[in-house]
Amino acid sequence: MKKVLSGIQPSGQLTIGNYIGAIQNFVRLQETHECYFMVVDLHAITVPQEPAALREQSQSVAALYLAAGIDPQRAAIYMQSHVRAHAELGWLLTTLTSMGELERMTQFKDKSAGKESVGAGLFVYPALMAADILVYNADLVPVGDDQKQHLELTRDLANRFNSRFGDFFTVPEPYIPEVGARIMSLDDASKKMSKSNPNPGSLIALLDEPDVIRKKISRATTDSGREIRFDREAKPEVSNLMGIYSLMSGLSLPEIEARFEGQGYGPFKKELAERVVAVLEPLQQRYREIRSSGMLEEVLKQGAEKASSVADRVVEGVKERMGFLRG
Ligand code: AQP
Repeated sequence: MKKVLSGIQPSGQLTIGNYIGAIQNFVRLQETHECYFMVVDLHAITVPQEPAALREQSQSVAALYLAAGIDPQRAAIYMQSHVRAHAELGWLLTTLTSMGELERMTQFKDKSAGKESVGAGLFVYPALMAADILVYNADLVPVGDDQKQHLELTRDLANRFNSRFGDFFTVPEPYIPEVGARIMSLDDASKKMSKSNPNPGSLIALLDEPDVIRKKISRATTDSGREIRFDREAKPEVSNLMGIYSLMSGLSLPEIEARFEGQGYGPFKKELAERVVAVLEPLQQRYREIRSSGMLEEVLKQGAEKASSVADRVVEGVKERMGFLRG
């Protein structure tokens, strides 16, 4: 069975973008692959996190994995920081990474732009991401467009290690999901919907109350026209909302256009809100049950044990090849 590795940062409340672009694919992949799904807390601290919020968001992401249908009997669900091999291999790989490679990373450029002080962790983070993947010798990594460059670096590092120290790492392939549309911000369709966006009106959180969802959708930016038509160039905001409608309802874009022909944005937004609520309400119900059941701790413990048993052996192999003494 091929191995798949992925994770989400507990850097805010998860959005419907994270759900559609990541979690729904995780649920599908567990049927056919050996899966490792982490909550990447070590990545989240590359930008400042308030400790109490980090603790709460970490539990929230793990509980949402379960609520969305990831089965801990099939896939390992765990905190990245509970598997020490990630940080250890991260350091070892950092020493094989050049400054020039890291300087070329567009995500670093984006995330550091305009900031007075940028943590070194944000800069070296792609080496830790490479470690996350290589520490399981993962075959496939589900990645969005924005992560492709980091995966390319991971492949380079695997090849570099293999040619310097002998064949060892699997060189991972990107997994481009069949469904995985990019959901854009509700207030600015040129930016992706992001959980760390400080404007709550820009995103729909998976745990937003139904009335909050209705309000946010009714206030979502549109254009001055009234036609429900999919055209990313000419009508980016309406096209984004149509994409969400389609993914939440299973209706195709032409079906949505036909359904709302001549109706204007009001009725469309109202129905969209109800579609989103209908998908999120049962998820939220399961989430609340999971949080109050106290099962999370045990799931995370078992997940970390399963992951560590694979990852520790890989790190031992790496250290041996690099010339470290056995401890
Ligand atoms: N808007 C989106 N549309 C589709 N997929 C998305 N993902 C994120 N936003 C969208 C996917 O969700 C996963 C989460 O990855 P992450 O938490 O490591 O960080 P991210 O991609 O940077 O996500 P956010 O929500 O934008 O977080 P912040 O604001 O903290 O940077 C990935 O699989 C991503 O493709």
